[in-house]
Amino acid sequence: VLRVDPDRMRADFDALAAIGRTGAGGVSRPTFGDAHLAARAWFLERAAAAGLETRIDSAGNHSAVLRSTRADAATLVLGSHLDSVPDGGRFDGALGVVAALEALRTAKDARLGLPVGLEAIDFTDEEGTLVGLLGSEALAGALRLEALARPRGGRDALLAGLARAGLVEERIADARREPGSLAGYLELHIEQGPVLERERVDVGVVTGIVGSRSFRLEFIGVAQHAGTTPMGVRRDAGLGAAAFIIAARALALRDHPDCVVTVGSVTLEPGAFNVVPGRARLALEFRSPDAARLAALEGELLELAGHEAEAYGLDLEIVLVGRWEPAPLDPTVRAAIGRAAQELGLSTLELASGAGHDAQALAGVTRAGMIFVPSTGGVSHQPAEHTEWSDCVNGANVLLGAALELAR
Ligand code: HGY
Ligand code: MN
Ligand code: MN
Repeated sequence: VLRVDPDRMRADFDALAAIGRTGAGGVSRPTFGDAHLAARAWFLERAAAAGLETRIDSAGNHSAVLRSTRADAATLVLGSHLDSVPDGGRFDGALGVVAALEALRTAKDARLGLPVGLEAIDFTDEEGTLVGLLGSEALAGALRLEALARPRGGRDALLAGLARAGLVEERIADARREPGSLAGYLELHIEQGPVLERERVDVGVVTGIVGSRSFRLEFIGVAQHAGTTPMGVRRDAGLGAAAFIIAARALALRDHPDCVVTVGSVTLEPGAFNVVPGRARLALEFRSPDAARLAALEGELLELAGHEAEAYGLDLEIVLVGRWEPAPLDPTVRAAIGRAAQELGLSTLELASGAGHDAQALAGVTRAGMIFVPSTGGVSHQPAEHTEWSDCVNGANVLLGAALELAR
C-alpha cells in the first residue's frame, strides 16, 4: 500500500499554518487578503519545487498537475481551499490542499504511469467572504449570475478583491471545465463536528453535503434622540432584529429539528449610545440536507421577519445573497474511500456533512466524494480548531489510496 511522507507533509502544513497565523494556533486568510494571496503563492512554489506543473484559471483556482502518460487523459482532481473564515482554524481547507499536494508528490515519485492526470487544487473563496464556492462553482459551470451581482460579501468587496487578485469578473465563468475532462473529485477535510471523535472512528465516508441559503435582512426604523424619544413612539430597528433572531431560533427548534439557522452578524446604525438605531443589518444563513425543507424554511423565516418588522413599526428589505444546493456524494467514490481505509486498517463511519464544501459544487458535474477526519471536541471556524496529526496522516493516506483506485 503506497503511503504519503508524513514528515514532508507536516513541514508543508506547518509552513502554511504560519501564513496569516493568529493567536492560539489559528489563521485568518479571508479571500484575496494579503495572507490568502501569500498562501496561494506558497502553494504554487511548493508544487513547482516538486517538479509539478502549476496553473491558475480565470476564477483564480490554483492547481498543481501531474500529467498522465496518455495524451487525451481525463483528470482526477484532489483538493480543498486555502481561504479561511475571519479568525478561523489552521485545518479547515488547508489540510485538504496540503494532503492533495503530498498525494501528487508521492504518486510522482512512485512513477505509476496512471491512465488519468492528477490535479491538486486550491479553490477560490470557498468560505464565502465574497461569494461562496466561487472557484468550485466556476470550474463546475454552476456559478449563478446573481451570485456575482448580489454577492454575500457585497459588490464593493468582490470588485476590490478581484482587482487585488488580478482577476476579471467577465472571465470567471471561463474557468468551466468540460465534465468529460474530469475523472472525479476527492476532498479530504476535517469533520468540523463531534461524531468521529465521539464514536472513536478514524475516517468518515461522507454521504452527502448540506444545502444552505444566505440572506441580507435590513430592518428599517427611524433614528431618534435616545433621551427625548419616549419608549412608546420609537421605531427602533434593533428591536426588530433582536425579536427576529430569538423567534427564528424557536421556529427552527420547534418545526425544523434537522435544520440550522444562524444570524452571524448584526449591525445597528448609526451605532451610538445616544441614538435609537434607525437601521439593523443582519446576515441570515440557514441549512438543511433536503432541498424541499430548505425552501419551506426560507418561506417561514422570511414571513417571520415580516411579522417582527410589523410588530415594531419597521420596514424590511430582504436580499438573497447565497444559495448552495444540497448534494448527495457518489457511491463509487464512497466505496473507494471505504476500501482505501480498510486496506490501511482504519475504521470508517458513513456520515452527512453539516458544513458546506467545494465537493457539493463538483458533485453536479463529476463523481465526487469526501473523506473526514476527527475534529478535537468538534470545534471549528475558530482558533482552537484541531485534529491529531496521526489522523491527518490517516486522511492523506486514504485520499491517496482512493485516488489511485479511482484513477485505475
Ligand atoms: O460554511 C461552511 O459550511 C463551510 O465551512 N464553508
Ligand atoms: Mn472548509
Ligand atoms: Mn469552513
